[in-house]
Amino acid sequence: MFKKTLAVAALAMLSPLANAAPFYADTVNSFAGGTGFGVYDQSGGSYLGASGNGVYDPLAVTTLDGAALALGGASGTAGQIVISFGSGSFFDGAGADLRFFDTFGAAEGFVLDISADGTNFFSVGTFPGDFSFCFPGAPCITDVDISGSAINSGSFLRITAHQPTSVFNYPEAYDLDAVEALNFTTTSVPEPGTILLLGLGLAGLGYSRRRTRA
Ligand SMILES: [Ca+2]
Ligand SMILES: [Ca+2]
Repeated sequence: MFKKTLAVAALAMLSPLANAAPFYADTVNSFAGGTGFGVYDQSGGSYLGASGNGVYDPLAVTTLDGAALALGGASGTAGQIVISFGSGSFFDGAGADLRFFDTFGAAEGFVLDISADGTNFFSVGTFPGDFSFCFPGAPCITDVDISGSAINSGSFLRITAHQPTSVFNYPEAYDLDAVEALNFTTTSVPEPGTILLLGLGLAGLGYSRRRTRA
């Protein structure tokens, strides 16, 4: 009976971790801005980073909040960003595996490569835009299935502005608000707070068990 109660208590404490979602790429590894790059803040106050033409801030691309980083390079050198998931890996599962959100201007295109180690990248393909209008209430969404790539899982994404589908006379190119993993496995490391709670729970159960026997 005691063991069963303990198991239920432990599961109840750990289940919020297992259900945590959505999973956004949360770490920017490198950014080389193309001509006209910049952060566009349409978050209405929830984004607290820097914004403006020619401003780079990694916070802009780590959550879907209406703040987008325009890669730049509709002409000249194309902008490029490498972003990764710090808490696990995306993988080739059912349907699309990655979802890209553009919340500014037109739906420009991008070129995508993925990597497991951040060094060796493999092509997934080119995803041309369609010039529809993107804004925070209705972001332009590009769903990507990585099954055509040479690897079937990874943590790193290299996104390069696709110049042919950037809008003429608008240098910003692709505007990345966030990337969500639709098929994702977390590296299961419980947070310190969870371990502490679990420890306190076990101590409490042990104490009440001793009192019952006395
Ligand atoms: Ca855009
Ligand atoms: Ca964002």
